[in-house]
Amino acid sequence: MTASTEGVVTPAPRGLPAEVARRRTFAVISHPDAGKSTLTEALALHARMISEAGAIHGKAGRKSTVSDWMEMEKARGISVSSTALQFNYRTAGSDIDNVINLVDTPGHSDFSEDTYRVLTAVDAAVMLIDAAKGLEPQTLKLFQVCRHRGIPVITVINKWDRPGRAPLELLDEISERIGLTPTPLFLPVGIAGDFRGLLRRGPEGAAVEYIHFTRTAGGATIAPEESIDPESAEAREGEAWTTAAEESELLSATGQDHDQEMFLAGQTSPVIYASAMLNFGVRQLLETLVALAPAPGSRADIGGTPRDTTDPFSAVVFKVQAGMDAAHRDRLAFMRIVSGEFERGMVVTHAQTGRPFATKYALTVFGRERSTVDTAYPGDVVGLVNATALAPGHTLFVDKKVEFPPIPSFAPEHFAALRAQSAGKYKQFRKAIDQLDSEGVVQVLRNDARGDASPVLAAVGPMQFEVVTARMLAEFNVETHMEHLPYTLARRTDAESMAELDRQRGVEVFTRSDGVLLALFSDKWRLQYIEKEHPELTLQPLVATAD
Ligand SMILES: Nc1nc2c(ncn2[C@@H]2O[C@H](COP(=O)(O)OP(=O)(O)OP(=O)(O)O)[C@@H](O)[C@H]2O)c(=O)[nH]1
Ligand SMILES: [Mg+2]
Repeated sequence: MTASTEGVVTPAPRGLPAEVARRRTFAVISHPDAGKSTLTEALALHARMISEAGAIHGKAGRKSTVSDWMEMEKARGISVSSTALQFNYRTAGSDIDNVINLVDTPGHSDFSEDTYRVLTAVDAAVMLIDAAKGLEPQTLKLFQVCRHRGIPVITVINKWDRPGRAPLELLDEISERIGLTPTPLFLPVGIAGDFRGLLRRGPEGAAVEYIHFTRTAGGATIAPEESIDPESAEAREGEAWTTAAEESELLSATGQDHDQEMFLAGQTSPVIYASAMLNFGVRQLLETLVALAPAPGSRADIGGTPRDTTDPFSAVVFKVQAGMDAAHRDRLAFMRIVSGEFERGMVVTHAQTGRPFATKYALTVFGRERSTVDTAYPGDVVGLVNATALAPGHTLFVDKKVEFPPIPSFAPEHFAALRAQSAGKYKQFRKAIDQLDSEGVVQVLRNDARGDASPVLAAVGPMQFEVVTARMLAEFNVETHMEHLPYTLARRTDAESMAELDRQRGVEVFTRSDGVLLALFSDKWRLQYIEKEHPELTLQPLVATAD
């Protein structure tokens, strides 16, 4: 990819296959708070995209990370939306700049639909585990999504600078609870809370190198590294070293050594111990991503036929985001390029409507910053400006027609009616609802009884409502009133079933903005009762769920 901002990404080398080969596109996933945004920032720091990481770490007083740019994210120190970053990284001794496309995802389950969409657009995932907490529920769920989609996973055991569990115990938990064999590439020297460095594991678990790290003030800058041979490491670190070396041999005895094929098949996961906050192990992660994570490959279309990276241009839209730039209020549709070369200005076809779409404004983003993209290749994440017709799951292509499988929307479990506090704000309110709907922040449902002034929002989790309220105010200057509705369940229905459903207690029928008819039920007993009394009614479960 060539970007106009100096130093962002280097110019193209030799043709499409070389461009594809030097790209890595991955998501950072985990339970809330494991350190995804901090790690994202540490990666950007190592790639010298930023000169200093959020100086004072620790939620309260900490500067927000590059990827957490929304007001709500800064105020609470959590990510509520995924953020893409692109940067170059050259590994030691190489003369090729790798192009890294990274997507930091929100950990909170209320935003898991966003994370899920991101996972449809990447080639690998970095799964973070908190050294003290081990595998947490949301990490487990996201891992299942990776497994289902065949996405290889690299595991980072983070926060090793704080007291936590024993290194092998954490690995056992991974293999026992998710059936993934962890194969550490590095083991920590020093227990959790006394992180001195990393032991690099060689063939058959032999300790080949000790990488000693030195802390920098607040972890704001890259931690200096020293490479030490195993003998000197033992002399220097004593038991901390010998323990790590013994553990490495133990792991080999149980077959926990890296195997590229098994990693790509999703059976094993390379593991790195790290401290995102201190920038320990971050360079090792980047090197691992470049060395082991797959380059972009072909993707099956809706009929199962693969679109190869060397085919004519095609891309999938996986995210729509507005309000990134308060001055412009524009709307960006993020696409991941699947095949071919993209050139700004190119006219592509929008598969869902068959209409041409001119890509005059194409951007690469870095958190909130953006720069114009002139050329991009498979694996790249590119933002298209004001592409109003585009929604998550849509396909763009040139020449050879292709349509990629749609991204299923999650089954909502929380419902609330929303209206503007002041009737005079109705116009802005309407506009804001359409905007947030098209981004997929929530689903928007309407029916005649409630009218247009009070649509019903449907969400996977209640924090999505908070995002709506906050953005209504911040971006559209509309104060809103929200009334939570006593429904917990939605089923897809049809026009024939509507009359009978309207007669039932504890049920309300709506039209979702994509035209789908949804019946909402107060609880599953109500649903079961109606299904039993009226077997003729269409009541289909919505396919994807957050679980
Ligand atoms: N001690 C220590 N703290 C860390 C480390 N990494 C992150 N933290 C802290 O953990 C907290 C959460 O970090 P974030 O990076 O915001 O976590 P996240 O996974 O992005 O959280 P969500 O996006 O909300 O899911 C912050 O207070 C960080 O400073 C680490 O390696 N060591
Ligand atoms: Mg985050």
